[in-house]
Order: sequence, then structure tokens, then C-alpha cells
Amino acid sequence: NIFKITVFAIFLLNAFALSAQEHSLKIIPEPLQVQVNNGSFTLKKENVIYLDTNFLEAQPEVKQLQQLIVNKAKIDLPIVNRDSNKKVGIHVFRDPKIKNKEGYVLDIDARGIHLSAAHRTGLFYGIQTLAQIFPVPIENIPLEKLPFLSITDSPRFPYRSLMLDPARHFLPIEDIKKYIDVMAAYKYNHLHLHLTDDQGWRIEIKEYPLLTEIGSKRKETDGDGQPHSGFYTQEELEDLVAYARTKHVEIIPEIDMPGHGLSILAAYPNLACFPRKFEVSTVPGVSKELLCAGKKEVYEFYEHIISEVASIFPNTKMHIGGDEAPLDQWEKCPNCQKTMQENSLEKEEELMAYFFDRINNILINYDKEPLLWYESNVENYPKNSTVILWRYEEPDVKLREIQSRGLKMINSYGGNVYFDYPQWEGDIPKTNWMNIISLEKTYAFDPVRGLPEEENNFIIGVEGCVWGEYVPNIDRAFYMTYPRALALAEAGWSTDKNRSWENFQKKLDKHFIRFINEGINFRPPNELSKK
Ligand code: TNX
Repeated sequence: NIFKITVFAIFLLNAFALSAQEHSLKIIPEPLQVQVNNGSFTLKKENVIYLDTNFLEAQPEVKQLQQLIVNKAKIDLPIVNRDSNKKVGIHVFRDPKIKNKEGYVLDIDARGIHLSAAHRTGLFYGIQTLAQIFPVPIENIPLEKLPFLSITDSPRFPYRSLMLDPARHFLPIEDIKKYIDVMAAYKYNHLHLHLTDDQGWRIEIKEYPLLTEIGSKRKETDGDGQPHSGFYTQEELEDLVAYARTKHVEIIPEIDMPGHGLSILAAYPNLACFPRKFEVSTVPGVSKELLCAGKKEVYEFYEHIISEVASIFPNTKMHIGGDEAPLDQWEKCPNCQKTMQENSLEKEEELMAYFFDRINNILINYDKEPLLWYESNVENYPKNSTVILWRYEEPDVKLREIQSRGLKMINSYGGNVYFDYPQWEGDIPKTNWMNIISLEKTYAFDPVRGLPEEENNFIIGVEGCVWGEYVPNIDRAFYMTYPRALALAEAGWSTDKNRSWENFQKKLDKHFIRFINEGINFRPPNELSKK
């Protein structure tokens, strides 16, 4: 990998040396409106960062702006709380006329840099854009020199997410923080953590200590044959949530139910329809086990889990899984059948709906609403659900189903944005269930699948998934994520009118140079090296 990256870096440096001299903005995701004007502003040691007195809650963001200028231009500017648009310098002010909470306006002219937003989040995104405008060292431009320009920006979708899977391979908290740093720079605002699966339970639950004592450990791991373990304490997760908030990222915890639960049953086998000795799975693939929908202990179990999870993660959405649950087990289970009779349910698909309703009633008590992987066969979803479209087969049929069921939807279609899939022929992982998803294929992702604007507002955003069966550490996660997540960032933030594959390709070199400088792993895309 390191070798490949070095070769590619040399290729890029050459390409850049030829085209340098002038500022190249190359902002990803592409902003709503960009106008570049003649002239440039050069930051000086005498400049001051002025923070509007009615925007004082934005102090943490302004400190990040100050640090950015230290990092990029090597100048440490003081912050002054004063409205002063007359003096040359950096001016941060509140503009309540900016309608979108995530929107901002960035102007650079002879009087300096002007950043305005109605809300701290918009200011944060303005700062991320400014960060990309600074020249990269090899551009041959003084690092403190910025082009005159005027940018007005706001996102296409409110929900822009990536998913990591520490259940299949544990990822240390510090590594997840690094991952958040990079995604936030590209204006992603949610990180979905898949915390539980057949291969491991990764979150401390005080009421059920065996979940981590037994469920977080497995004997050996497919691929390397080594034992594998790890979990997050509640304190560590609280710290992660607080860290993510400084980057305007919300963490969405996922407790996958009622399937994908071997790590639970290894610890508490009585929660199964047919209790026996279970083991945490050591191989990829879905187990046939479900937690029993006919036992009151199962609902009590989830009540405790939800109450503890809710106290760690303050956001409203909680992911409760719901994917790939083979229902034949409930069909054979006397407790499940009894529950069905008592509630006049005829099919196991209705029992699934009943199960989610009961879970949802618990969620409501904790001010949470459910997020679920969408499965067509589930008879009904709670009305307040948001579902994720992910399955490869018949995406347009599923999209219409979701629409007609009146649910909100996040698009994570496995044909474009499954980042655990290989990026080119011959890449790992080599499996029989994965297609190749090249950078171009991710770029071609249409989150609304052609639905006209009047009909598509149930689609609230996008998510790229980095499933972890073959992702043993964060370096590999970065390699699988980038640059495809740059393509998805444009699908989530930029309008269709403003984005094109041609233009996107031309912007990548500046970002790759930054990745190389910052030690962020990525896969050099074949599409570029072929040119
Ligand atoms: C399907 S996507 C799964 C995951 C696997 C993934 C591998 C989804 C909701 N379920 O459990 O990790 O495929 O690509």
C-alpha cells in the first residue's frame, strides 16, 4: 500500500507542478455558488479575528478557525470579541437571514475574510471550506495568500452519514476520532456505529456484564486465525460523543435486533427461542438465530439496553437493526406462536412488526425514534421510523414501497455506496457476495433514483457503509472509505446541477496530497492512473 501510494504521489506531484501558479479551489463537496474574483488577500501577523458580539456561542468554532490558520499559514492571530467590519482582518458574524442551519457565506476581498452563518454548524462548515481553499505546499503559492471569492453554500440533504462496523473488528476510540476528523472536513454530519453483531458485542451494559465479558471475545477470526476482542466503556463512548460534537457529527448507535445476535446468546442463551450453548461467531455470514419474540425477558433485556444506550447518546435517532432475520425459527417456537395467537397475528412477518412496535414503545419512553435497515417482508414499521435502503435487488421497487408506507428514508444502496466492497478487479476482499464498486460507480449514485423533487422529500439523506468483516483496523477502513466517500459527499451535499464526474476527477489531486501529508490511507483510483 505504502509503495502504491508513494508511486501515485510522485505522479500527482508532477501533474501539479505543471499546472501550478494559479489558485485552484477544488472544493469537495462542491458548494452551491462559487464566484472567483480578481485579486488575492494575504494574511499578516497584524491581522485580528473579529467575532461579532451577538455570535459569542460560536467561540469554540472560532478557536478552530484560529488553529486552522496556525496549521495552514503558520500565523497565530488573536481573537477579539467586537463587531468590526471596517478593519482589515477576519470577520465572523451571525446572519439570521441564512435560512439553513448548516449554511454559510464566505467572502474574501481586500478587507479580509468574512464568514457568516445563522448557526454554529454553518460557521463550522464555512471553516471547512476555507481549510480547502488554502494552497497545498506544492502549489507554489505563498501559504498565507487566498484568492478573492464569494461562496454561498448549504446542503442538499440534512443527513450525510458514514457507517463503521467495530462489531466485526474492534476499532479503538482514538482511531474513530481520526475517522471523524476526516469525515467532518467533507461535511458529513452522522457517524453510525454498528456496535453489535454475531461476531462481537462492543458496548458496556452495566445491567448485563456478560455481554462484554463473554460477548466481546471470540476464539479465532476468519482470515488471521487469531483470537479477537474489545469493547467500549460507557465513559469512553460519552467522551467520543462529546468529541464528535465539536466536529458537528452525531454518533448513531446501532444495537442490531432481533437477528445478528450470537454474541448476545453466547452470554445469555435463555433469550433464544431454543436455549443451548452458543458461541460468538468466528466467521463472516449471518447466523440463523433470533432472539425470542415470545419471551418477556427479551423485552426486559432490550428495555435495559435502550435505557443505558439512551443515556450515553443524546441524539434522537437510535438504530435497532432489523436486517436479515430468518423468520423460520419463530415459526417453530412455541412461545412465539403463543404470542401470535394472543395478538391475532397470522404470519411471522406480522410478529416482526409486533416486535418492532414493542421496541418502539420503549424507545418513545426514552425520547428516541427508530432507525432500521429496510426489509420488504416486514409487515409494518412504526410510523416514526426512518429506514435505510441497502439491498441490491430491486431498489426502485423498494424505494416506492418505502414512499407509500409513509416512512422517511436514508439511501445506502449496496450498488453504489457499500465501501467494504472492492474498488477494482483483483482487489481484496475477494468474496462471492461482493460486486466491484469503482469510484466512478459511487460518483454515479443518485440518492433519489430519479424521483422528481415534489415526490422525493421523504428521502432525508445518504450513508456509506464500511462493513467490517475484512476491515481489521482503521488504516484499512480509510483505504476502503477514500476516495469513494468524497464522491458520496458530493451526492449528499451538492446539487445535481453543480456536480459532474469530469469536474470531480480534476479536484482529487489536491485532496490526495492532503491525505498523504496527513497520513490518511486511501486507494489511488484506477480511473485516474489510466489517463
Ligand atoms: C449485509 S447490510 C449486512 C451486513 C454485512 C454486509 C456485508 C446489512 C444491513 N447487513 O451484516 O456486513 O452485508 O457487505
